[in-house]
Amino acid sequence: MKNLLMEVENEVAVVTINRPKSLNALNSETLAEINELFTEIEKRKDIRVVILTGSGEKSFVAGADISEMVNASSQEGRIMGMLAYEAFSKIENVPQVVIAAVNGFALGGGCELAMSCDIRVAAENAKFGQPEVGLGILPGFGGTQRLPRLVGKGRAKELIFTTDMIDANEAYRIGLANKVVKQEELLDTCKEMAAKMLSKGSFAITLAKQAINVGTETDLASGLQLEANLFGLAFSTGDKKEGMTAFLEKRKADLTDF
Ligand code: DAK
Repeated sequence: MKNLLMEVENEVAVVTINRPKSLNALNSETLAEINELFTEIEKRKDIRVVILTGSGEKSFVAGADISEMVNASSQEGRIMGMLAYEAFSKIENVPQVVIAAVNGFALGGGCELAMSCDIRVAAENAKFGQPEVGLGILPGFGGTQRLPRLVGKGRAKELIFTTDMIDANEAYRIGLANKVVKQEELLDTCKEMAAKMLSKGSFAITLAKQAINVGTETDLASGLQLEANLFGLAFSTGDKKEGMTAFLEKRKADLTDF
């Protein structure tokens, strides 16, 4: 792939958006590649956690590629929007956990990309923002939907209407970032988090991810019903047998289902 790198080690894939000259801005080609790569990842049993980051030390993703959008027609804009919708939904719904390692600017489409991941770990130099209304457009890669769900309507409206950029600590304070760490510790922190997850039941984590993603978009009764059904499904697994038996035998569980 031209704009993405992937390294897989110990069941953890590090995917890097690699367009450093434009601070990893997302053009149509990169969006299509993200969709393609995550379509492959969702089928791979040797990948249980994905860490998504940007190349260099300055930027995660500085937004959609403005040089591509500047002369785009409404029809081309819609196609780009659909590409991002598909790619970001794919990231949100793969069975693996996806951690965004936010290593600098996460602006516009970059902030929206980070929000489609399950967890965001921010380096101290990270900056989050939705500058779109300053460009005469609105956030269109999920920002008007995912940001209020993460930080609440009032804060999302303030960020989107003012285009204010916030630093990593403020992102942490409002719940946009899960953690803030030194830049040089960013990938290791994400890998440590991944290692904790790898020692747990991966299929159980996938079911929990689905219950949270679907359940938070529906009414409580339907969400609880879904949870009960997925809970029942977990009882059919070898991991449930092994996890509970290991507890009773006072030994470490060896959980392998995925
Ligand atoms: N697109 C293209 N190139 C970009 C870019 C971007 N978003 N951001 C940075 N670059 C390029 C710069 O043009 C520059 O290129 P050269 O001049 O060297 O050729 C290079 O990256 C380095 O950037 P700077 O020289 O500007 O670096 P600074 O440190 O001075 O500033 C900055 C860093 C991140 C503050 C600044 O570059 C900046 O403000 N960038 C733009 C940030 C931004 O506005 N991002 C939001 C883009 S809008 C859609 C739905 C949604 C969207 C699009 C379509 N549809 C439904 C169709 C989403 C839109 C967005 O994300």
